Amino acid sequence: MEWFVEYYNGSALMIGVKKLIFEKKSLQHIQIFDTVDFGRMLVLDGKVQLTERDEAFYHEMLVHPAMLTHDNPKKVLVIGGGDGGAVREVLKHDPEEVVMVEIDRDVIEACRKYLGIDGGALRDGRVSVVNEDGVEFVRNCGESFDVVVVDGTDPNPVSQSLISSEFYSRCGEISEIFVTQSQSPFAQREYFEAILRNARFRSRRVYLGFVPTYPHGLWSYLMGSNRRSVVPDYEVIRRRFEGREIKTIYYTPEVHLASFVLPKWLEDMIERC
Ligand code: AG3
Repeated sequence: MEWFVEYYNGSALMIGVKKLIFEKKSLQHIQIFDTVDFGRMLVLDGKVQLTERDEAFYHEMLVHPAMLTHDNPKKVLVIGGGDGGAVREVLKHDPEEVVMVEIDRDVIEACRKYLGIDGGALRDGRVSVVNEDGVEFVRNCGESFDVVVVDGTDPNPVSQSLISSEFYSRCGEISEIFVTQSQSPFAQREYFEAILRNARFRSRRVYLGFVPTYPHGLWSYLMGSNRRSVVPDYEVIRRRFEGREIKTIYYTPEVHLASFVLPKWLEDMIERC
């Protein structure tokens, strides 16, 4: 078998691949593989971004907790997420307007052609796709959003500024509820701590999810707001989830609550930041 290997610091993830379906080196090195056990897989600069088999675990946990923390999210901004998975989940809440700001046009194009996990979401009439740097977009944007979702890559020269304090504080100004993926606190401690230091909100919480094809499977998200509490109230969340008739394969209101309960080592790490 051929193996795709993503190297971490002193460990690695191996995924059996059948075929490289697409490859392009432009802003980022884009690869799409057909794998043995995970369906198609998107890799950017050597890092697994998603596989068909577990992408919903990630996209549901990125989107639904924040969308359900808002009583009526009508206007949503997604930064990154050129594959369309996050927008697909946002649309389950029946918003009026979704803006997706993706810096890399080639990612959108490749995913549309070879993945199709957006389920048509990026062609939905309520969705507009802007090809721009997310940091520039929020810096210059004169409007606000009910929910802002950041679906970025690991910090690298292209996405580094998406974890800066300037970016987060601007997001805090233009959003009611903010959420970002915040890397693996176990396998990528430096990235996680940098995000935590920079993302200051009046109310904020880290929560966890399981994404088998991300570094060591343990993934984190950070939700914040300067206007509301982001601490989940189970009854409220459940009522909204049922009222909106959302269908999921990973997320439930129970999982939502449970994902906010953190192991002691992680609580300690957050405390120290
Ligand atoms: N964005 C977060 C993926 C980070 C994975 N990191 C890694 N493999 N080292 C996912 C984008 C999918 N919409």
